[in-house]
Amino acid sequence: MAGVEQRGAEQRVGVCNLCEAMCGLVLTIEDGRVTGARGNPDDPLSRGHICPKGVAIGDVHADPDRLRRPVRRDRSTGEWTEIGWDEAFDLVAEKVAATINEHGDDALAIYLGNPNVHSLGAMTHGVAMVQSFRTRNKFSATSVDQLPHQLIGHLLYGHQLLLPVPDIDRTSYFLVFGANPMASNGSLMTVPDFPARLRELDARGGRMVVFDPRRTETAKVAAEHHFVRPGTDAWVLLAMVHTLFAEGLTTPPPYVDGLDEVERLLADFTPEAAERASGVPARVITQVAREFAAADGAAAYGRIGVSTQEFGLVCQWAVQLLNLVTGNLDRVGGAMLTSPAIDAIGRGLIGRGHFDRHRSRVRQAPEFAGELPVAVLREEIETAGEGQVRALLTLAGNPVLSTPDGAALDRAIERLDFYAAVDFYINETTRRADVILPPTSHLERDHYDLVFHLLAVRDTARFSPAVFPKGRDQRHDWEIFREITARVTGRLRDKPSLKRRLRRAARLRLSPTLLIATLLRTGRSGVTITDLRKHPEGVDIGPLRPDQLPRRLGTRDKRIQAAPALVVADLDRLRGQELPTGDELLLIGRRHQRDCNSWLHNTTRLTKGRPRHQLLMHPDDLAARGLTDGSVVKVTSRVGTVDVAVQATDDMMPGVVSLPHGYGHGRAGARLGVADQVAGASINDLTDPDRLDVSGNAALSGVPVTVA
Ligand SMILES: Nc1nc2c(c(=O)[nH]1)N[C@H]1C(S)=C(S)[C@@H](COP(=O)(O)OP(=O)(O)OC[C@H]3O[C@@H](n4cnc5c(=O)[nH]c(N)nc54)[C@H](O)[C@@H]3O)O[C@H]1N2
Ligand SMILES: Nc1nc2c(c(=O)[nH]1)N[C@H]1C(S)=C(S)[C@@H](COP(=O)(O)OP(=O)(O)OC[C@H]3O[C@@H](n4cnc5c(=O)[nH]c(N)nc54)[C@H](O)[C@@H]3O)O[C@H]1N2
Ligand code: SF4
Ligand SMILES: [Mo]
Repeated sequence: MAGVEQRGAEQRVGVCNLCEAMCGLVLTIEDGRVTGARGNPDDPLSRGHICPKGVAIGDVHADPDRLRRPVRRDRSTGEWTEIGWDEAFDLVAEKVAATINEHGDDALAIYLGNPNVHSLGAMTHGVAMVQSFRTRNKFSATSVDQLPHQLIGHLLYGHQLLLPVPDIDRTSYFLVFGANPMASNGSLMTVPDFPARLRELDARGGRMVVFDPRRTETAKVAAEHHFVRPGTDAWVLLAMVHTLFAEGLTTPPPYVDGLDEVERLLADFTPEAAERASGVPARVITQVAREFAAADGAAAYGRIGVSTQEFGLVCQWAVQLLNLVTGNLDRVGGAMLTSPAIDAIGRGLIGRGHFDRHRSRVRQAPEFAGELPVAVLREEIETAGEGQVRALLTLAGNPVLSTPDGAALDRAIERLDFYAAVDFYINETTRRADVILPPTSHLERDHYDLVFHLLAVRDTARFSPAVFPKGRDQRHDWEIFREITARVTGRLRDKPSLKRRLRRAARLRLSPTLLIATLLRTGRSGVTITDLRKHPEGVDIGPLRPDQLPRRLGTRDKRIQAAPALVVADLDRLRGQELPTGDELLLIGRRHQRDCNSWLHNTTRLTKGRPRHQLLMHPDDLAARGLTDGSVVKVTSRVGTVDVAVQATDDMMPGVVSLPHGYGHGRAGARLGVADQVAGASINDLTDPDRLDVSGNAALSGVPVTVA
């Protein structure tokens, strides 16, 4: 279908990589613009699915506000001027190298934002650039997102990305905690076309059961939905595992150790105790556990709502235990491993991960896989002493809107000696940069998904060549990363050894597309880049394959240790969990199908219609405070206050309020073209950097607030 002319307009097969669903698209191109986008029915994974963001993918490419060339900010006047690439690279290299030469490696901090995982060039060359810096102050969106998943993958299965995926196309019982795939299109479960897959689940007599403090879009189409008090899921999940043991419903595989210990540890996590903590009736917990064990293929899944909370690691442990002790791990219809054409895990492209090899300087927070929790970034900038952060590099990120107490982080960033960003927008964070280097847009670069094929509900492979040629005088992200690495290294006083420099140069020399071709050729899948070029709609490898364990475990003895010490130690903290009292409400987040984290709020197509950033609140909670629907209220937490309109809805569990993240565009200086009516308030002006899970993940959910 690629390149077929139709009445002057050209049809091109493309891909949307705005979210993890990675839908295949058919784009209509006229005069260098996208004038139409629809889902590609021939794509073996997305099967024609598209959401409103995919329809709007051309808007970013066409946006006059999108940066095409580097810009430099004058600190005294605040004015931006376009500069040449050579000047921009030299400026970054000089300042970064000077910072390291003068103050040491740790004086440079790096934040990698979410869109990096959606860019091939960022995964190949961006990661290599970051590794070339020896700073301990490496941060990413991981620690406001899926760190508990990666840590539990590392602890149980011996690899941070060996994460079982629900076999949604064949399961008969899909148990969901804290995820809203009807809005998010799935996460750590690449599941384009979720609505159709759910209808198929229903049609074969299966059930989806959802636990969420809000009656979400997903809850509304589930067979059952139960409210759960934010931050207390660990009790519910553990009580389910407790029930399985108590009622003799466990059928674990032979390669698991430590289940006796687990049974003993969970003796006091009874359904009754869970009811007291969570508000979920004990009989519901028992019933769900029994149905889960009885189902012919069941998969438990927990996402953002149970990761970004105070007991994220325990929650993710319990989710894995449910699958494991019922024999649903690595089984058709259960939670399964993928077999992608490029096995980034098996081939060692992504390391196993490690925990607590070093700690942050100020708060002593543990690293994971070489990264520190982003919640500590502000104090590392503000606290004087050796190792203080003085320069910052953000790559596709907006931590002022995306990380806890963003307002305080914003003030800290303003004080840095130097800040450079790789981004194509002046957003609420990059507005503080000294220089911004904008990469090509999504439609101007080749794409192969190194990450999300690893997490997809079906094994497929797809290479999507760039739809548009690279714009005049533009750079791909990987070219930017390669250039920065080379120019910084050349200016360092303590240069890495010649051997290391040569190895790095070799790694950065090849384009991402050539790397993909090589990885395919040398892999075992039999799929080549030529096949993929011939079939831009994608090549089907097949449904997920069972019985891959224990072979694929990354643990030394090829066994699973079910009771990792770190989790066991955290159970006592859970036993002492404080529950909200009196006037307090618990704040949670939400996602809307038309939102994309902190950006895309400047496209009219995605923002027209009624505002959707209000604080959602139960009518009884409004009445109890004498507030009326639609009024502007003050929401206050330990760290801040925001003013926002409130909307009454009995979709909220009483005692819980919800704000979406990624809003709060009212801050001066960002060049986003965001209309006032979508500006909204930032939930992360309320979230608290002191609330962390034991993994280091920020507890963004369940924040105590008052509303007046
Ligand atoms: N309270 C609360 N906070 C949250 C969350 C929550 O649920 N609640 N969710 C968290 C999660 S899961 C995540 S992943 C983070 C996301 O937050 P961030 O990591 O900050 O990422 P984004 O907001 O997606 O994107 C930031 C920037 O990337 C730029 N960008 C887009 N594509 C590209 C590209 O290809 N290359 C480059 N160089 N730049 C690009 C955009 O212009 C945008 O300015 O937010 C987290 N914050
Ligand atoms: N449209 C859209 N899609 C996206 C994104 C986006 O911004 N917009 N972001 C992408 C990214 S980066 C990610 S990581 C994924 C996330 O994918 P999901 O995890 O599916 O994201 P959410 O829609 O935030 O769903 C989290 C759910 O957890 C619930 N929740 C909050 N606190 C608790 C709690 O304590 N317990 C329980 N049980 N539930 C709780 C919330 O009510 C919410 O329904 O989405 C991706 N897809
Ligand atoms: S669900 Fe929407 S945003 Fe996500 S990949 Fe598909 S079209 Fe793009
Ligand atoms: Mo995320």
